[in-house]
Amino acid sequence: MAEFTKDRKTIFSGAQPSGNLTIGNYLGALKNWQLLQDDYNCIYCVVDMHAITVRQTPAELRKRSLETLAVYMACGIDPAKVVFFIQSHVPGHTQLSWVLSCSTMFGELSRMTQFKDKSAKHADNINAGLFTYPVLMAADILLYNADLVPVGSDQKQHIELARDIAQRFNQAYSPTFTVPEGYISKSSARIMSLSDPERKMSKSDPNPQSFVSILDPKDEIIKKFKRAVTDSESIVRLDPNRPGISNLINIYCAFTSKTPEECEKEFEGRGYGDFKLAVGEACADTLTKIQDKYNTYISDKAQLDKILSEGAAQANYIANKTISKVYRKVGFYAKPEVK
Ligand code: AQP
Repeated sequence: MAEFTKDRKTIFSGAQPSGNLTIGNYLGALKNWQLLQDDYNCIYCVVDMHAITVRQTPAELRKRSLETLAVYMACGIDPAKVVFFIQSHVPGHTQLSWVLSCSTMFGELSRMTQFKDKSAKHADNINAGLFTYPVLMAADILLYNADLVPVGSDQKQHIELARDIAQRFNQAYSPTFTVPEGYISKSSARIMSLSDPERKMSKSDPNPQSFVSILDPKDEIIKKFKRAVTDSESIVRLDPNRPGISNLINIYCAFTSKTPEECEKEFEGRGYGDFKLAVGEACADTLTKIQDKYNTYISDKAQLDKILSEGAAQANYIANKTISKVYRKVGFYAKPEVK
């Protein structure tokens, strides 16, 4: 069980079990979560309540919630160092979300690009949850007074809103919440789709060629990179006007810890075919190690349940303290203790 100390800053982050986590989720978030676990009090969540803003198959959502935890652990995130839990196991998230929604403006939520993107993608289901998603996300973060939130750059706007909400509440009711900072790693902040490099790689993309899942088998990974959309130039060089090859260079560098200059030199005079194979190999090297660990963790459901149960107890303890404070500050009458 993780032991938190007062001298360390707190980190909160989470991923939605809305599909199999991709290398975008890994490079943009999970890899950083692992790096930060020794220096911060880390709280990492499986945000299942966010996932239902888009229609999910209930049995799959249930299964993927546990699988997501096993993936976190396989990526080297250690339950002895961090608190892991499933969002729906801690009622404080929705309790705080309601209070915060009364400090969030309709206009602010209307400007969120993720809402616009997801409304366009799911035009038959533009539900209120999709619209208020950023308020629940602010509650996730503020509930634990997180100092830092490691995310991909797609979440930057939501973090800024969480900061605005925290500041607004603090001003209205006296200092209550820590104003969080986003922690966004530069090179892998935004991994793009392999089939349309103008768009972010997403686990719920209906085209499986567009993403590489952390659990994809090696031959599948190699095939996906081989088919990745690039251009007709055949020169391996970072170039904002050639998003396909630039994305592959970023992925290669993230998996090999090389710089783009080193990568460009290595593949000078060689075609895209060679390079795409090397990207696939580098990615598969890391992912097969993760997959071996994943297979061990997922086969021990009792152990995963124990981790979730202990994590939820720790998270609820912190969350309940915040909720009592917030309820008192906004003027809710305290629940009488009648014996
Ligand atoms: N393509 C990406 N590049 C870098 N970081 C990314 N993240 C997601 N996609 C990329 C980061 O992963 C963390 C968890 O994301 P999430 O599951 O909470 O939701 P998301 O950002 O909406 O991710 P997806 O894969 O695109 O999910 P779906 O398809 O369900 O919408 C976040 O820190 C995110 O920044």
